[in-house]
Amino acid sequence: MKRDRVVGLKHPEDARPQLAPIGLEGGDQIQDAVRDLITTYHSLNPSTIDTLSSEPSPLEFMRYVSLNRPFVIRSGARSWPAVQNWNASYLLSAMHDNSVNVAITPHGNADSIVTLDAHTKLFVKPFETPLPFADVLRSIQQQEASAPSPDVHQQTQPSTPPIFYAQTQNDNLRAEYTALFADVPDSVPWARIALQKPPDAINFWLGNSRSTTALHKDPYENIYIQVLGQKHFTLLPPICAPCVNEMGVLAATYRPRSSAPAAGYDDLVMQVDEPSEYVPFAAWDPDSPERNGTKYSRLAQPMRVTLGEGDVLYLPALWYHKVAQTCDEEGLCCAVNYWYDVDFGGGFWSMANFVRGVGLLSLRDGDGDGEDGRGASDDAAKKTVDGN
Ligand SMILES: O=C(O)CCC(=O)C(=O)O
Repeated sequence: MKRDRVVGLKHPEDARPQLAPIGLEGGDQIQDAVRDLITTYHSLNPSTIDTLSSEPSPLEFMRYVSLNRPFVIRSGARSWPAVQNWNASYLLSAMHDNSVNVAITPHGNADSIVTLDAHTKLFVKPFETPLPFADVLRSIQQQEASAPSPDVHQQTQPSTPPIFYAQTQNDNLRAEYTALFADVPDSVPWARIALQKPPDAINFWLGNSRSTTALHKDPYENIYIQVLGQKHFTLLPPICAPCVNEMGVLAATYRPRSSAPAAGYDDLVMQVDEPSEYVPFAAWDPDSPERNGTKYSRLAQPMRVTLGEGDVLYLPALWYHKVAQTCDEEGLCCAVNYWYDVDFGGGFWSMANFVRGVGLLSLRDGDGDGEDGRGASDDAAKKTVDGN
């Protein structure tokens, strides 16, 4: 076959293919790629949360889902019967002494890391027990009244007695709180139409300012509605996975030291789970950024938003969130949220897992700059486990 003629080629070796430009700003190591990913994300996305003045159409909502970006609708649920009617006496008259599951912890620190000493930590879940709703509500109010309000950005607060938080995330509004379910829609219309599915779970949350939910992520599209009091969210996008210092932490659960009912819940111990399990969990707290970070933590740009009564937050799948709360004048903080299963198709899920995996791998490379806190001491209260 006759070869095409080339003109203008000064030396034949000029036509040898070269390495494609990587396009990284800072260097050619895997760490540079991770840094570049995080900084590029921040330069291409707003550092604040969009505020909508009214409900989005399903199409507008789908745009936020596909961008995996949050928004708030101020007063978006103002007309809901729950927002109009719920208060302590309404909740009591609807729920009476119905049995509800309550999470009990010594410091309001459910599902969080407890530091034992410089090298050891536990991932501790709350003690969960069924109690009459009226007792749970009264305890939450009394705890709130018994001590001054804590700093909302502290992860744990020293406190006695133990802290109650009604927060089973198991579709409880359609189960143990069914007496209240008529006061909220059974799905959020713009989310149901856009996502083409009903919610996987609708959850009821009742607590006080003593409880803080530690930084974590969920595989759900989350529509969160504040009903009483305020919730303070600190948010990080999934791209910040390399910043949060995820570790495999030995799992434990609080339980009363004594099984005698009269002993109450004043003396909770951390019981290591059997069989033993290591739970992947973020050790970095954006509200104490100097502790337990990775070499990437300083690149994170946490976004903060406070929800007031009737406000709606769309929290996209896999966003890290830490949540603190402030009570209303009756000593209550109450919310409802809708979890819609994430769509595992397309690129989002696999890309997010890839970023997390590469970030973790790059932290194992051994050229750490001493910021990753693995084994580093921190000031958190030292705890002891006595195995009793
Ligand atoms: O309200 C809270 O305390 C936590 C909320 C949360 O983690 C969620 O909605 O996924």
